[in-house]
Amino acid sequence: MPEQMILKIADINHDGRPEIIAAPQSTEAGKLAWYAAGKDNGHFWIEHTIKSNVTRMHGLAVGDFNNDGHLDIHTSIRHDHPGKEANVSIWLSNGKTEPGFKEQILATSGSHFSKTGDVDHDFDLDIFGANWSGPVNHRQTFFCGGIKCQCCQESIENLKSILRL
Ligand SMILES: [Ca+2]
Ligand SMILES: [Ca+2]
Ligand SMILES: [Ca+2]
Repeated sequence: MPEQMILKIADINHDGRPEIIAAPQSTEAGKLAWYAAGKDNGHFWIEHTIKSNVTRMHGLAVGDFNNDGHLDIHTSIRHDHPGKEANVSIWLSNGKTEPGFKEQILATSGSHFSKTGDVDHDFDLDIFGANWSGPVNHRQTFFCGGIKCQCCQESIENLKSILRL
């Protein structure tokens, strides 16, 4: 794995013990993966690869984005990824004891350190962020969460009004 990683900790397999979710943050390639602790001190962490050969995942979050009771993963790739994908995605959990995650791409515009929260108070998680340069750097990207994970883009002014800033 590259030196610059972004990490989150959550119990994504519902066994009462926390896992580590990791993604490469810089231009070095690595894996989006989750790591389960061994059963005791004599066992190492067990790696579960979600996707190999990814870079620039500046946004990483864990939450139940489709409200099915299983934790999902959000990733966003920096927009400065020449000629390659800059996906803003939710990886939906299949809810199994050893969960797998299927990517649902919400946008390809990229995002820099996107964040999550229920910003419109409708009891589902939303995602918002912005790029730091390029053609969409002045526009926040705001995605409505929910069962279908439908997305919409709103201007920074609308987002401010929603957040009452
Ligand atoms: Ca666990
Ligand atoms: Ca879920
Ligand atoms: Ca919401």
